Amino acid sequence: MRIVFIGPPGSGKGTQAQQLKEHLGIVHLSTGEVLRDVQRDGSDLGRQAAQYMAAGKLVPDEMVLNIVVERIAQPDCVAGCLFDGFPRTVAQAKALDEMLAERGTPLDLVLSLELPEEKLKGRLLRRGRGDDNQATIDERFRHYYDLTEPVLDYYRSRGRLCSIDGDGTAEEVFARIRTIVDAANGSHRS
Ligand code: B4P
Repeated sequence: MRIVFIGPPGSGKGTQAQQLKEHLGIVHLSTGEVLRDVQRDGSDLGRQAAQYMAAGKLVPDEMVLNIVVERIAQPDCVAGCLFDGFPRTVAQAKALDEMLAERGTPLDLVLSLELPEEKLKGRLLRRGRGDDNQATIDERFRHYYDLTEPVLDYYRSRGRLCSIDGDGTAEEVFARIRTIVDAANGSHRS
C-alpha cells in the first residue's frame, strides 16, 4: 500500500506513522526525519536545510523531491510506502502522483490528521525539539495554511482524502487510523 500522512505541525504524523509502519510492515519515509539526518551530516545541503527548518520554513520542493525520488527507487519500496509529512505543497503532490504513475503504483490512501491549533501548539512546546519555539511554530503554521492546506483541497477534489480526528491519546487515534487502513487494505488485496 502507498499511504500519505498529512497534518499540521505537531498533529502526530510521525507518532502515528511509526505505529502504522509496524502494523503494515511497509517502508516509512518521513521527509522531516531524512532532512534532520541530512543536517547532521554537515554537508552544504545539510546546512541549507537547517536554515529553512530553524526558521520554520518549508525546505524547497527540489531538495525534498530529490530525497523522495531516490528513496522510492529502492527495492524495499515495491511492497509499499508510508509518506509522512510529504507532500507539503501542491507541486510536491503533483510530482508524487507523476512518480507513482510512472511505476504503475498509485496512492491508496491520503490520511489527514485534524486537531485544533491551540492543542497542536501546546504539544510542540512540550516536545521541545530545536525548531519548537514560539516564533518558529507560528511561522510553521503560517506556511501550513498557505502551502499545505491547498494539498488537502488537491486530494479532496480527487476523492482521495480521508479526515481523521487527531485528538485523543496516541492509541485512540491509531485505532481510528487502523479501522480505515484495514478496510482499504482488504479492498486493495481483493
Ligand atoms: P516533521 O518532522 O514532518 O514534523 P512535525 O510536523 O513537526 O511533527 P509531526 O506531525 O510528525 O508530530 P509528532 O508525531 O512528532 O517536519 C519538520 C520540518 O521539516 C518542517 O517544519 C519543514 O521545515 C521540514 N519538512 C519536512 N517535510 C517537508 C516537506 N515535504 N517539504 C518541505 N519541508 C519539509 O508529534 C508532535 C508531538 O506531539 C510529540 O511530542 C508527540 O509525542 C506528541 N503527540 C503525538 N501524538 C499525541 C497524542 N495523541 N496526544 C498527545 N501528544 C501527542
